[in-house]
Amino acid sequence: MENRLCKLLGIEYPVIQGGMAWVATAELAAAVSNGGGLGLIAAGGAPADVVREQIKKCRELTDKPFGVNVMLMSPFSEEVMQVVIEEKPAVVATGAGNPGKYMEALKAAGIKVLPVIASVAMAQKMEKMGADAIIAEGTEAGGHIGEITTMCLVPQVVDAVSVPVVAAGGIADARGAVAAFALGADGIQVGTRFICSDECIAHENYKNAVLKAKDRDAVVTGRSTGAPVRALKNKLTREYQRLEKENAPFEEIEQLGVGGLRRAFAEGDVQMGSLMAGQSAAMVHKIEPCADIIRSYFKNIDDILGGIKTKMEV
Ligand code: TUI
Repeated sequence: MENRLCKLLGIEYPVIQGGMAWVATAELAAAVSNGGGLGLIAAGGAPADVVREQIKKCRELTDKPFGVNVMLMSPFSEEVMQVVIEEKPAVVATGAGNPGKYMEALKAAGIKVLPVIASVAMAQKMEKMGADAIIAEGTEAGGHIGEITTMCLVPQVVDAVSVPVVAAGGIADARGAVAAFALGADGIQVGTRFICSDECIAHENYKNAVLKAKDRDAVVTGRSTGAPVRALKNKLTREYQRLEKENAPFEEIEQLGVGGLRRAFAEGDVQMGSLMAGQSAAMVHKIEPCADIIRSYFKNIDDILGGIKTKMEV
């Protein structure tokens, strides 16, 4: 465990699983942690008692450290935070907002806090407030996204903070991992590829949609409402884009997305479900165990680095 992120989190591989609502259940989180990475239960929009059950279930499935991703736009985020502070998972990652008001209580409970951010200013703010590491998520990621690419965001965040930085968004294989570490990251966050794992309980239609995705299939909707979301192109995203183009009322656009995640992940509705996924979906080719996915990011590193050296020796 030479890597400082591994040391901080007590893990074997510097891989954090993305906090994907409905997808990142106790089963997935435990499988990632058992495979040597850091698994996260995604609280998403779930009520606090569901999150507590998931934490308890994860404890039954693994002795390794795991975390909870708290989505701060959730109407239940306050109660979820209280449950998390009581249950004390090793890590809390946050998304879609500023976790500042919870920082003191989380730290007092001995929980490591890793905010997901999409800008340099937010990374600096989070470091000042006591974040243990920063997850810098580029716009290639799935779900709710920022504007800056991983390629541009990660080195700027690395230069702006001293805590470990985890690169997120678009990292689908060992080449992506090497690129992330070249940009100065201490670790990687992987979301989309874990959807296509044996242990992920998402509907098989959803997994198949990721496997079939091509380079331009992970599209963004919701820019006009201020909450851009990347998901696989389908009837729902086309409807969304049509309403946005027509400047339809905010409520009408919002209504379209209600229940979209459940339709996709639980019911396998690939037409009207919200198939959140990152641009890396096009690079996911098979369903395999989480442990194999984690290891794949660290295979043939010498060949990749050798190739780089050859090309760059001018
Ligand atoms: O949070 C995510 N990805 C998500 S959340 C989610 S659930 C959802 N469902 C429907 C509509 C919208 C969301 C699905 N995917 N990623 C982490 C992330 N956080 N990306 C960007 C941010 C972020 C944005 C603004 C972090 C901080 C922030 O700060 C705003 C502020 O308060 O200044």
